[in-house]
Amino acid sequence: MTIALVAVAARALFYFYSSTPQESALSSTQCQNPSIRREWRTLSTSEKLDYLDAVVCLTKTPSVLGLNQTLFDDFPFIHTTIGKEGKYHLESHHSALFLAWHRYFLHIYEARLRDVCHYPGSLVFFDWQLNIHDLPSAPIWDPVTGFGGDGNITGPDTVNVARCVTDGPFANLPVLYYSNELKLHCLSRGFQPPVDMERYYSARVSVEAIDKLMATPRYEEFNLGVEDGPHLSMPHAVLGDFLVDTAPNDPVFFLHHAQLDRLWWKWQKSSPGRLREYNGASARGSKEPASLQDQLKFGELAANVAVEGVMDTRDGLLCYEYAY
Ligand SMILES: [Cu+2]
Repeated sequence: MTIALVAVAARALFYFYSSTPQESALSSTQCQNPSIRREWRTLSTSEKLDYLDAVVCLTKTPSVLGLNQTLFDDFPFIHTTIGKEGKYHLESHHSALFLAWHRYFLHIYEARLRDVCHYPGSLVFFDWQLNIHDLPSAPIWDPVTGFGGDGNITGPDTVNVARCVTDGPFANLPVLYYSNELKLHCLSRGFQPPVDMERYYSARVSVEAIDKLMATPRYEEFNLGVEDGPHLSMPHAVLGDFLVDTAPNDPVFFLHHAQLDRLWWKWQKSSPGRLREYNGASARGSKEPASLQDQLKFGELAANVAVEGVMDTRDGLLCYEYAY
């Protein structure tokens, strides 16, 4: 009798614990159908328009930070305040955190597109290697099925030798921040002339440069190599808002960073053990070694998460893959 009772109680306990929310959230069986992030040009016209409409919707949705701005503005604001010496002090760049922090930042953005703006798809990436020598003719700049192109060549300079974008769904979009300043201006781009495109963009995304990066054996060097290499390519080619710490003002930022995240995803898959490999400095200028328990901080945009939760795109807090 007693034994039977103990057995029943043990079984009840087993069912209780095996269905606690923490446990199920960490279980890989929760990600049976990962969403697939595709390259921009493989989307159909209506899929492209869905994405663009959802981003436009962010520009019309109030801030979740309690600030007098839009949800669209919240992203450059958090990126620059976390990324620089501000309220949250140097969290997102120049340390082991770089790839991990941006991975979750993209996830928050994708979640907002879906939850707030009813976007039915996944985040999208721009594969620079399909336009190594002709970035200005890439389909992402299309005035109808893209994000608009270069700043108006005949218009006045706005920020950083760039001019207002005057075509596409973000034409003359008012953006609030520029680097560390509150500075209302129009979304601006200033494509480099071809000779400088080669130097600042093509060299950083060339087949040789990316192959070399992908062959880097340790996370620490890979992460810093991504940050100092291809990460700088588009900002230095497009200029304007993309060049400074408020780069998420340019919606193309998220396609660029998805491509950087994709490189990490590919690197992780290329050798066993890399899914848990995380090393380097725990934060910018810190002597502490990085740990999977380090926290990723997003201010009031989202709750902090441990690095561990973003290591595997098919486990923990995430459930996606890249199409290739
Ligand atoms: Cu960044």
